[in-house]
This record gives sequence, structure tokens and C-alpha cells, in this order.
Amino acid sequence: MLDGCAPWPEELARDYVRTGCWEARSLASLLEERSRESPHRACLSDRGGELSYREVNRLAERVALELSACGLQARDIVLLQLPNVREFVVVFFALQKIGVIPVMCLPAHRHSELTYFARLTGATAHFFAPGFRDFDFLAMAREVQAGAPTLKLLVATGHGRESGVRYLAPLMEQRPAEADREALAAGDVADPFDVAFLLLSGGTTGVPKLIPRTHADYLYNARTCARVLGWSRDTVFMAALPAAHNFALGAPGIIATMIVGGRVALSASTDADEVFGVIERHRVTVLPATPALIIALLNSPRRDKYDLTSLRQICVGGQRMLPELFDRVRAAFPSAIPIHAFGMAEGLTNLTRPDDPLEVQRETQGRPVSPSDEFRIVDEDGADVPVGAVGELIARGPYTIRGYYRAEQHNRLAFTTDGFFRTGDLVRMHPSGNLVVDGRMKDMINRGGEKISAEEIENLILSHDRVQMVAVVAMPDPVMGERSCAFVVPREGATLTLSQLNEFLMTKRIAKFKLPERLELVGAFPVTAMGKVSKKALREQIAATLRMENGG
Ligand code: J2J
Repeated sequence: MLDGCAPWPEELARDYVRTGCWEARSLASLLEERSRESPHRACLSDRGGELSYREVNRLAERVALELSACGLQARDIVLLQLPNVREFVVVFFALQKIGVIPVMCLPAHRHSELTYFARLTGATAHFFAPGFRDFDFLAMAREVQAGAPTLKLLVATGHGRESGVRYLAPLMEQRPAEADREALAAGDVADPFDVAFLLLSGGTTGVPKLIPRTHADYLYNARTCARVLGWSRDTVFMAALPAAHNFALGAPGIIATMIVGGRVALSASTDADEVFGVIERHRVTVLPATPALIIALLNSPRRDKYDLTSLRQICVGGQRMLPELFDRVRAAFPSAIPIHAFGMAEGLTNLTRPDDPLEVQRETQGRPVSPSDEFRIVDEDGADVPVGAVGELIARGPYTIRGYYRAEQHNRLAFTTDGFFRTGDLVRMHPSGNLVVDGRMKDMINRGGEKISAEEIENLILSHDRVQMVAVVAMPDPVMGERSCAFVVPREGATLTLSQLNEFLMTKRIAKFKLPERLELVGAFPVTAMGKVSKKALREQIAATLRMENGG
């Protein structure tokens, strides 16, 4: 396995192969097979129009050959930072064809995160969309490159003339020689049981962790999701959430759609009008969404202007969908079943099933998609809690990782000695056998499905010269579920405003969604019996303040 990754124990790996979970098949071969079997079926659409499976495969071949010619080689690691446009899928598969491993960055990531990923992995290339959302990605890419000299190649979407940058549009127009194409298809360099790409963790520690996913494990994960949701060639999956995120990529996601030969509709925007327009135009059947996105769609006065009756499943995940929201979704989209998706980039995917009794669909966050998934609900000592009691969910199985990339020390905390991943989620078993998410132990803020590591932001705030102590906690929010609030004990005689704090944080060049949205200056922190800062007390304090401000 790729250096710095923890493999599954050999015997278990053999078992996963014997029982058919893991197939000796690469991601590249998935697209090639589809392209051979159903060349003219629609595969992908974005604002630029629709592409068939064969067209996507052809484009991926062209880009793969050009990238090889630029010096990219099997097992190189690269930063893939593209929005939901066709190039995302084309480049992803181009990289797979030549065995290159992308780090699945989000468009929201900035210098700080990208430099860290590049240095940790020794990444050799950075793929980006120069003007996406009016941000100068090219300037950022150059700066990141200056701080991470392994980044030899910058690749941008579109056309352009900037020196030292390769542009994808002309690459995608190349007509490679037939012999080169055949050689590429015949010479699948990827080992199906090795790493195909690196996902990013929601992050509970100072820096985001990288999650190595193999071809075999990911294809199994995606295939199983598609099976339990009853997807078929008629499935039209919409990706409005970032395609690089596990939820939209494969669990269930784009890869799961391609496995069943369905169609993917990409939307680079989560604006309600845009989302409705894509659903209507492409007769979308499956919409994955966070509760925050669903609330925005429900609240849009323009919903009635569109024909949304093609929708069959609305998968809601990233954060808990409360039963009341479930009811609203059902009422607003009567043709669709709301599905709870409780997943994680580290692996384990839980889904409610379309044929679960209504009450189970409404109140639970689903159950693991594979019979080979093992999970336990444990107390602080690692002992199983009584059935129905709340405990931490720990999991292992054919698509749950055994360790983060190059994070040996952290892995000792994040995994049990017998290989279970500690999810940090507090759950209980519902009488139906499904899981209910009840809270979490991990120190993060879940802002509308986007995860913010409290520790990462606290470390940055601590470097401000007016700050003596800081604790970042979640505050409740009706739309985002949570937003982050920074409690600060200022240095003697100093003051600080939220905008001053955020101006300072922006100089650290981090993703914007990580900025605190409220600052509370206090004289001291409440402490636990152990003398530790009590984040629980701080969360309660800010929740009470908000209730008061909102009139009780
Ligand atoms: C409560 N908490 C949830 C849910 C995720 C599908 C859907 C989501 C993700 C994802 C994903 C939750 N109710 N329905 O990868 O394939 C919180 C938990 C979990 C963490 C993982 C997928 N769905 N969560 O959100 O890696 O705390 O994956 O451990 O971003 O999100 O976050 P992430």
C-alpha cells in the first residue's frame, strides 16, 4: 500500500476478496467499461451541456496522455481543487488512468490548507479553476507553489496564456493517436487494492487529516450504497454539494451513479434557483443535500415555479435531519422519499432504506450499508453500552480505513488496537436496529455539514497578541445547525472585536467557512471538576444568550 497508509490485515483482506466485497477492478476500468458497454448513454451534464460515457472517457484519455507527457507518473500525488464542472470528472478519471493519486481538496481551501497538503504528500501538481467565485486561484496556486517546491505543474481549467500554467481546454481538444489511446487502456497501472485518492477528514485535530481510499474499497462502498437505494440506469444524480466531498463523490455519489450506468448532473452553485433549474432540466431523481441546503430550498419562494416531480430520493446528511425537517421535506417534495445519510469520509456509510417503516425513516439516521460492516456502541472504557443507551460509535469493515495518511501518532488515538475507527459520534440503537445520532464527543463545529476543527482555529487565535486564552465552540443556528463562536479571555487591558479577529484570521489564509461568527469576551473560563476548560458550559452559555437575544 502507498507509503504512510495502514493496510487491512492480510487475512481479512483475503476474506473481503473471497466474499466478493473487493473486486480486482480499478476506478479507471469503471469508466472504460461503461464507455464500451453504453457509449452513447448520457453520463454527465454541467452548464456547458451533456456528455456521453464515451465522450467523458475520450476526454479523460486525452487529458491522461497529456499529463503523462508533462511528466506525471503513477503514484504521484496531486492537489485536485475543482468545482462541480465537467473538468472535475474528466481530470479525476484522467488521473486514475495513469495511476496518479489526487488529494480531494475543496474549492473553499486556501493557502494554509493547500500548502499543508502539498508538503505532507509531496504533491507534484495543482489543478484549479482560475476565476471560480471571483477568487484568484491562480495567484494562490503560485504562492502555494512557492512554499511547496514539489509542485512542478499548475493546471487550470479553460484557456489562457499565463506562463508556467497548462490549460485544460486545449488539452481536452487534442486528438491523440489511436495507438496511444489503446496503450493507455491496455496498460491500467493501478493496483485495485491500493490507494486511488485521498479524501479530507472533517477534522477534529489541529490540521485536517488525509484519508486514503483504495479502488476496491471505494467501489464497494459506492456499489453497496447504490444497491440499498435501489438505483438503476434511470438514476439521475445531482451534485450541488462539492463533488470532492465523500457524500457527493461516492457514498452514495457520482461513482455510485456511474456504477449503475446512471447520469450525473453537476451544479457549481447551491443557489436555490440554480438547483431547481437543474432538477427540472435534467429530470433529476436523486438530490443529496445537507440540512442547511434543504432548508434554503424549502424557504425559497421560487420553488413552485419549477417542475420538481422527477425527484425520487432526497438524501440528507452531513448533519442530523430532525424529524420535523423530514416532515417538511416530504410535504414539499411529495414525489420523493427523504433518506438519512449518516456517513463519513473515513468509511462507514449509514442510510435509511426506502422500504423502512415511515417512523424509522423519520427518526433514525439509518444503518450500515454492508453486512460486512462491523460496529459497536461503546462507553468511555470501550465496553458495549446496554442496547438503547448512548455511546460512541466505532466501526471497521471492508471500506472503513485502518489509519489516516502519515499520521501514526494520531492513529493511535483515532483507532482501537483491534482496528475500529473511533467516529467520535454519540449514537444509540433504535428498536428497529437502525442508529440514531445523539451528539458527538469530537471537538468540532458542524456548520451546515462543513466541519471546523476547534483546535485548528484556537491555535490560530492564540497567536493574536491581544488574546490570553481562547475556546471555540458551536452555537445553535436554525439554518446551519451550528455556527462557531469564539470565547476569548483578552490580555490585561486589551479589547478585541469580531471583525478585528477575523481580519487577523484572514491573514492566516484559511478557508473562510472556518471564521468564527461571534466573539464573546470573558474574564475567565468555566472549568470542569478536572480543571479543564468546560466547553459544555460555554456551549450552554452561548445558547442561553442567543435564546435571550431572540426573545426567549
Ligand atoms: C448526524 N451527523 C452526521 C447525519 C454526517 C454521507 C453523508 C455525510 C457524510 C459526511 C459522508 C450525519 N447525522 N446524517 O461522508 O458519505 C457527521 C458525523 C460524522 C461526520 C462525517 C457521506 N452525517 N454526520 O458528512 O466526513 O459527525 O462526511 O462523523 O464530512 O459528519 O463528516 P464527513
